[in-house]
Amino acid sequence: MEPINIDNDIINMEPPPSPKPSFVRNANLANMKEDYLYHLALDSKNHDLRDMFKDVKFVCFGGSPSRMKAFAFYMKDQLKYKMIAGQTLENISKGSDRYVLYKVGPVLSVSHGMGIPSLSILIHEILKLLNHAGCDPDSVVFFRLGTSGGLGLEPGTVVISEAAVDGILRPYMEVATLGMIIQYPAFLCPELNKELLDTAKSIGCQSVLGKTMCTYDFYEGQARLDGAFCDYTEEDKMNFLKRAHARGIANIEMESLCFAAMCHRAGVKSAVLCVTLLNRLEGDQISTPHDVMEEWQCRPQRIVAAFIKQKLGITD
Ligand code: R2B
Ligand code: URA
Repeated sequence: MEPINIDNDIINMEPPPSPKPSFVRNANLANMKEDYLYHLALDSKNHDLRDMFKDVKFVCFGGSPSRMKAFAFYMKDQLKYKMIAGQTLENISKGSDRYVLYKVGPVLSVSHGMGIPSLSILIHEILKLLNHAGCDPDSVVFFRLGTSGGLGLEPGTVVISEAAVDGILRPYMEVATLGMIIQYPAFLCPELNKELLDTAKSIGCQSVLGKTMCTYDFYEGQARLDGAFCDYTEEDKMNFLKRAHARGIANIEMESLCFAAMCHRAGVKSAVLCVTLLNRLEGDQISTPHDVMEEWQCRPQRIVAAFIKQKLGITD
């Protein structure tokens, strides 16, 4: 089989204009008496979603439940958020063991699992949640704080994604709906990215702007040689990764395409910040010591925390 040519110009497609911000665009929702956000274990009948979530301004997503729990506690300290004596932060979605959801004042910290299907379910439910809560889609910002494999970058560098592309470098997510393939553009917000880069610089966190390749698989989808199966050579792998790198791809992960596409569809401002755990031009295995990796994984969190504090006017 011939590989698809990735040296096309689709990667440089102009971002289409963002629609007017709206968390939901679905006429069916108006006819529903109740709405069960099944994977979050929340519903509009038994929970006062407006009372619980009306002040949300920042929604921070990350893959791992424990990392997003730790981020919630970190934000509690950073925002000097006062809890009532004897209380602590609780996982609001503990009735479901799919995702964790923590709230620290105007900040939500939520885990999305691995890959596009898991993230897509969560974003649908978070968008509906914010709509039920009556939040303003113009003033809420979404962040994905994640990990990735870098291309030609020193491991530990944070990549702020200027756009997400799929495994053949197309800047849109394809979804099969009613037997049709629908393409949703996956662009992120240049103004927000510029602010985040400045924030990163101000706290001394090594960051770059670049395109992010989002794949449906960690092994063959990311041109690894070390999966259970592999039908290509090291030379094939290196040719592909070097060509992707030459086309502006800075890192590879598994959710940015869906994140960018769904936020763009809602017109919600969003950014993707992923630390690189290795340089994929030098290898496939992630063998960095755990404590070093832990520190690297905090870097996107530190940038976003500093950004949020600045927006809320909180100084140390
Ligand atoms: C980064 O890391 C995970 C795979 O190890 C995946 O969720 C991603 O995007
Ligand atoms: N996450 C990925 O998806 N790929 C990597 O190489 C590292 C983390």
